[in-house]
Amino acid sequence: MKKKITAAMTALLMTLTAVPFAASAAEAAPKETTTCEDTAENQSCNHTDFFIVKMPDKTEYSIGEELDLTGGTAFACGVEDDLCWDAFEQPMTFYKVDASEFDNTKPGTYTIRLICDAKIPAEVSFTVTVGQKSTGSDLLASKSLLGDVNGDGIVDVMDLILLNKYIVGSANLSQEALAAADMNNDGSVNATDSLLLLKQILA
Ligand SMILES: [Ca+2]
Ligand SMILES: [Ca+2]
Repeated sequence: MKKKITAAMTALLMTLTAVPFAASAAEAAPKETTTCEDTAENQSCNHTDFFIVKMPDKTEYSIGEELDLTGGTAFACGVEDDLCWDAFEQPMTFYKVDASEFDNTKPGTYTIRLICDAKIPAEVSFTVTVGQKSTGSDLLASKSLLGDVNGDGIVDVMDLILLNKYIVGSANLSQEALAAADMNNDGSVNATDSLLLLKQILA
């Protein structure tokens, strides 16, 4: 249960937007060489050191999807001992995950709170989003022209070239471009779409 905070984890933490409730971001951001254990030894360890090290793998949800915090890691240093807990994976008696705001029936941004209600209460939070379920047809509906892979408003051989480049891995396509390129609307862009686009151009 005792864990070291590595420099890599610290760097990752610095990129997160979660701001601890009980301390300013500057105070809460661990120094690169700091471990929970070290701060405890320095008698500076308290629950202002409660922070999210790694966000859960999944933070974007479709309507109806259940909350899944797998992959998330948060550490807290105890006031009276030097243990660090992973509040995501091993919630202790006084570490709680408050996901009451999460509503998978409505699109929106929801705050998930990790709460420590020990002697010094502390809280860290992060947000997850629930969006409209994205289907191929939704993507197509938002796209004005099927086959216009490069988005210049016309369907021509340039789109076919770009699509073929994507298929062989020599070009990247945006979500919009992928929707335009998915000629048969089966959710993937492959040689079938290339043929269909070719037929459309020759028609
Ligand atoms: Ca085009
Ligand atoms: Ca397709």
